[in-house]
Amino acid sequence: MCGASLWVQAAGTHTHPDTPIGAPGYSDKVTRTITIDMQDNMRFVPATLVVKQGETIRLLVRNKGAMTHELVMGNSQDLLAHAKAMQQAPQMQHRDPNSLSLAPGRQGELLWHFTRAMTVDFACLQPGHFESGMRGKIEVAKGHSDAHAH
Ligand SMILES: [Cu+2]
Repeated sequence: MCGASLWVQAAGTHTHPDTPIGAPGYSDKVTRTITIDMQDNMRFVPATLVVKQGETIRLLVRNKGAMTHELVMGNSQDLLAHAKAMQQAPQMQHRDPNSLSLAPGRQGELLWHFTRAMTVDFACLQPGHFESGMRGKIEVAKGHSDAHAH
């Protein structure tokens, strides 16, 4: 676990976790799968995704390189602070629902419910990777929000 957690306590009777960038998704709510490759040239391919507010996306993340990479979603300030913290603690593991760390050749998936119209940033926080440009963004276009009354 790391200190820069996104999780905020839900107010009132609301029990599912919500964060400034959305919420963990449920597999039966997935609307689309998007594949993202991670490469040793410090790039995500594609580096820009466009989704609609309310969509639950299965991000299929594939590490095509020979080194460990990870994908951490957040806002840009959090990711920057977090990248700096990683310089101090390079072995820090990320196991939150908004992040995935993959050994070379592995793949995994993140299910995420994009509840807010905004730009969600993502980055690889392995030491030096963020600084080398290993980042991307998810543009969440305003759409019909789902049944939840927030
Ligand atoms: Cu990386």
